[in-house]
Amino acid sequence: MSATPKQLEKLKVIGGKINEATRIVIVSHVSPDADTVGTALGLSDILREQGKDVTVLVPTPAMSNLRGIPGWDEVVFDENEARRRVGKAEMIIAVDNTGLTRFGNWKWVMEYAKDHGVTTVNLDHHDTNSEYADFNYVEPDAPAAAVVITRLAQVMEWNISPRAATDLFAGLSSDTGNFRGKAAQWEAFLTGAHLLKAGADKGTVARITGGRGMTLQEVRLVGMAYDNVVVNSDGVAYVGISQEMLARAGIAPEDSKIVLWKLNELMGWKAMVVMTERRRGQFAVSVRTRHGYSAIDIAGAFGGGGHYNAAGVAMYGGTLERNLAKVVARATEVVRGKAAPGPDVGLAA
Ligand SMILES: [Mn+2]
Repeated sequence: MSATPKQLEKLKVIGGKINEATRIVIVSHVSPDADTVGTALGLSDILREQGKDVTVLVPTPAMSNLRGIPGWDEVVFDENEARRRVGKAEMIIAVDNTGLTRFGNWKWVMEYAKDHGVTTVNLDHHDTNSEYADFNYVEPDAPAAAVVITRLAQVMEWNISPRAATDLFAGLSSDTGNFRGKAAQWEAFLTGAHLLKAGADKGTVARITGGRGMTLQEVRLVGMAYDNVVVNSDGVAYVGISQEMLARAGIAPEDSKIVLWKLNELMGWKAMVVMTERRRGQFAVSVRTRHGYSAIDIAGAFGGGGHYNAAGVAMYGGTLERNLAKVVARATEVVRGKAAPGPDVGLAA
């Protein structure tokens, strides 16, 4: 394991605090991916086995493939029910979440905790994490938040059930590009081996993380994206997914991530921008970079964040064309080297 003795000590302190709490609420990040949801549900199962009363909150909208993550049915979406559970909680744990702006429809949870003296814990692997909780454990070298949670269970000697192993394996697989991306370092495989030994179901995970075929609706949307994608002379690839395109394909905006996965196979780009019009005047932007170009430099210019090679931002107002042009202009500046370059150490998604 690559965590330092000092990090392990810190993790043990946090594990000790978790041991002291009984009613715990776990919150994942906005625009949830398999790492944040798998980590939340995996941790929930591990802690329930330790005798805890655990609630999981996932901000909406969420991609429909995440429903395949074991334990999805226990996620609380009703706000009144969430308020009741948070009102009784002794601890709030945020997973895979960089900062207070990333809680989406559950942003009141951290405010409530602060106002009422509820202990907050932040377990993450983004180097842009703002350490917003009472107890923060951020391990930027970890390939996925799932690795942090697996490590926590190991240092605390908490059992990882087959369900929790599958949940965590989903997160690990997703953040490492199915063990092929940049974050697929030795530690990803070591953690993966540990989770398989604990009973993780690879087949379930493959269906969640894109190791499956495409639905007819997805084929139609990807076809439109292939038709419309542009790669400019600076190596910036970009495409806008409009409400009309989504309607024609018959697909929900939160399920448009398939476009990003498929365009990732395109060769010859340095930065990629995929902008989806979720509703009129509301845009979800995904930024990916290769080589030594920073996705955070691109998304950060519009208030977004993420990892070195994979970042995102939500934009409000204006039109798809105009917003896309703005982000592409920024991406072009970054690949031309006008924006400050960063170290080439980033992780996928
Ligand atoms: Mn993650």
